[in-house]
Amino acid sequence: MFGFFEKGFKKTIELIKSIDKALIVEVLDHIEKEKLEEILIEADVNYDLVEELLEDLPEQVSREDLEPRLLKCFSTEKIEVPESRPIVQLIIGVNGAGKTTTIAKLAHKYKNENKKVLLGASDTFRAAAIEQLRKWAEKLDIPIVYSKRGHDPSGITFDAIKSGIAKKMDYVIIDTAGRLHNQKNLAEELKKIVRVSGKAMEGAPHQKILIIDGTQGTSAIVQAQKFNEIVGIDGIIITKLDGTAKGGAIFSIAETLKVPILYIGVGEKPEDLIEFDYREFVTGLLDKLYRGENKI
Ligand SMILES: Nc1nc2c(ncn2[C@@H]2O[C@H](COP(=O)(O)OP(=O)(O)OP(=O)(O)O)[C@@H](O)[C@H]2O)c(=O)[nH]1
Ligand SMILES: [Mg+2]
Repeated sequence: MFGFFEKGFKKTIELIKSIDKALIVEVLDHIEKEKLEEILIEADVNYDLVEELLEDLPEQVSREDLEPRLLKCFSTEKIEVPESRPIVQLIIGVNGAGKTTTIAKLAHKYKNENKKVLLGASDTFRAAAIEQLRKWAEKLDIPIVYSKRGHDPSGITFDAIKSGIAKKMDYVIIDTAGRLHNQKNLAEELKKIVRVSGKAMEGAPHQKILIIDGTQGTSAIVQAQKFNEIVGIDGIIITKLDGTAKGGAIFSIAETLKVPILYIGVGEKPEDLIEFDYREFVTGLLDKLYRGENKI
C-alpha cells in the first residue's frame, strides 16, 4: 500500500535514490550535512532556504534535528470555510498551470461527497477555454454558466454566483484566464472579478485559490507573489507533481507565501488530486531519507 508521499512524489523519491541508494534502502541514524544539502538543492528547494534549514546543525544530521526545521516552513493555519452556501472558489494562476483541469478535479471530489457544484467559465479570453470547461461539466454532469469568447468575465462570475445561490449549490467554482493582453489587464480583471463577486454574494469569493505548476519549481514563486499582491491568496494547489523531481519546491513555496497548500495534482484525470497534509509530507520525506524502504 503506497502512502501519500509515495503517490505524490514518485520522481522526487527517484531523485533521492539516484543521489544515494543507501538513503532509500538502509535505516540511517544520521545523514551527512553535505549530502542533505545536495538532495535538497537537487529537489529544487531554494538555495537560501537550504542554508537556513541546515544552519548550525552538526556535520551528521539526525532526523530529530531536521524535522522541526522542515515543519516550520509551513503555515499551521487552515483555509477558512464560511458557514454560508455556496462557497465561492476563485481559481487563479498563470496560463497552463492547470487551473481548468484542477477545477474538474475539485468538482469531481465534491460531487463524490454528495455536494452540489456549479462552474463559472470566466476565462473568456480564449474560446477554447470555455469549450474545455464545458466538456468537463458535461463529462462530470454538473451545471455550468458560460458565455461567448470576449464577454466580460465579471458578468459571468456574477451570473454564476447568482445561479449558485438560486440553485442552492454547495460550491461555485470560477475559472479565470491566466493570460491577457498584458499583465496590467490581468491584474485589473482579477480585481474586478473579486469586486463583482462581493456584489453577487457577501464575502465572495470566499476562497481565492492559486494554482501553481509544480514542474516550474521555485521559479513559480515570483508569479505566486504577484498574484498574492493583486488579490490575496487563501490557499494553494500545486499541480503536475507526477512529472517532476522538483517536489522540494513545496518548502520554498510554503515558506515564502505562508499560505496553506490544500491539494497536489498528480495526473490529468479528475481523480488525480490528493489532499495535502504538510505533516504527512515531512514525515514521508524523512521516512525515505532516514528509514529506507524496508522500514519496520
Ligand atoms: N501530468 C499532469 N498534467 C496536468 C496536471 N494538471 C494539469 N495538467 C495538464 O496541464 C495542461 C494545462 O492544464 P489546464 O488545466 O488547461 O491549465 P490552465 O491553467 O487552465 O491553462 P490556461 O487556461 O491556458 O490558463 C493540460 O494538458 C492538463 O492536462 C497534473 O497534475 N499532472
Ligand atoms: Mg484554463
